[in-house]
Amino acid sequence: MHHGVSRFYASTVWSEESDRYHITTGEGAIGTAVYKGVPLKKVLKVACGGVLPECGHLEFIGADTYFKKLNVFNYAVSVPYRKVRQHGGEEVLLAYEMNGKPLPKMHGYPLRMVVTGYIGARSCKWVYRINALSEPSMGPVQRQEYLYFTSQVGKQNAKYSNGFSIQQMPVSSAILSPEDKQVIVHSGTITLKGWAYSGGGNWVERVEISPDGGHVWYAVDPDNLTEKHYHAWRLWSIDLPVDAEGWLEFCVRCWDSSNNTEPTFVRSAWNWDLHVTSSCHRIKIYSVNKSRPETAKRLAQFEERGLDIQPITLPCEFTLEPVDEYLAAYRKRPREPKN
Ligand SMILES: Nc1nc2c(c(=O)[nH]1)N[C@H]1C(S)=C(S)[C@@H](COP(=O)(O)O)O[C@H]1N2
Ligand SMILES: [Mo]
Repeated sequence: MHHGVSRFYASTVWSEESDRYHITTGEGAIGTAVYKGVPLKKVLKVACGGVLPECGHLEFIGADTYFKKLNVFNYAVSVPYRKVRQHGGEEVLLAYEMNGKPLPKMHGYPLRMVVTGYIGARSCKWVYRINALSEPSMGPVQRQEYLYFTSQVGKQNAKYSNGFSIQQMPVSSAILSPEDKQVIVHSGTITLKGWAYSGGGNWVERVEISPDGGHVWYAVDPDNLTEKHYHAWRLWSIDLPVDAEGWLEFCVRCWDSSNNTEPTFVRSAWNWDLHVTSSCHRIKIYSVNKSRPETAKRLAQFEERGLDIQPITLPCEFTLEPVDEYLAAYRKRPREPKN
């Protein structure tokens, strides 16, 4: 399920063994699964004898309780009827199986909606009632959340009516490894791995990695991208040439089948609601390039002494340069001009 991937939230990861959630932080929770179910379009037609002509939206009510500003509701969201009818009805399913097994409890057992290409919030879990409405659901998740504001909207002026409602997922991607702030000792290449996804029926065409915060971009070799499927992510890996040392900023962006891509910086599309902030995911890593002779020499000195270069924040325990070598270099290039 593709959540609106936000950059600042704690997120939850489901454990297969315990059918429970575990709290993590980082790039938001995202996964790809194979769902089996019945098109809602079919159920409306066969079981309900169709909907009235004024039906514009289908509202899904979950069996769980939802609190908002001291009010108590059931989880409620909606999708346009037009979406329900699209592509023979395959885009809005009443799903009862996930990856060939009954839905796990945490993923909506016994029945959930699966709305392809939309943010995860529309895929109502534990669905027990469906209402045909002329307007979108009045549920707070539909009307008061997942709103996209301009960067100038905040606590001082935000209203439910001055942000637009997010339905389709934007292009999104993330680096899974290395981890942020990792020290990497390498020989001129660093391997990165991650995922990329796009909503709205678009698929991932290309993934690019920047070793310098978003100026130069290297494309992932198409052979290093997993297979294309409709409504599914693609996993990628790349051996990135890295010459520079010290703190470097890597980021990833994806291009989808409609040529959409991601804003390079959070500030390019910062949004008060924090939902679906799809700007390029970036990490800082500390590069130690042992294909550089000076670095290779220093690493050998650490090894001879049975020491580690990490943590890099602690000073070096041995002298950086023998006095004779230092003096030879100093006298060749004295600090002050000679005359
Ligand atoms: N009934 C109900 N359905 C729900 C939610 C919820 O809180 N209650 N959360 C939604 C959100 S925000 C997301 S991202 C997806 C997560 O689906 P998953 O647990 O299968 O990943 O479920 C959606 N459906
Ligand atoms: Mo979500």
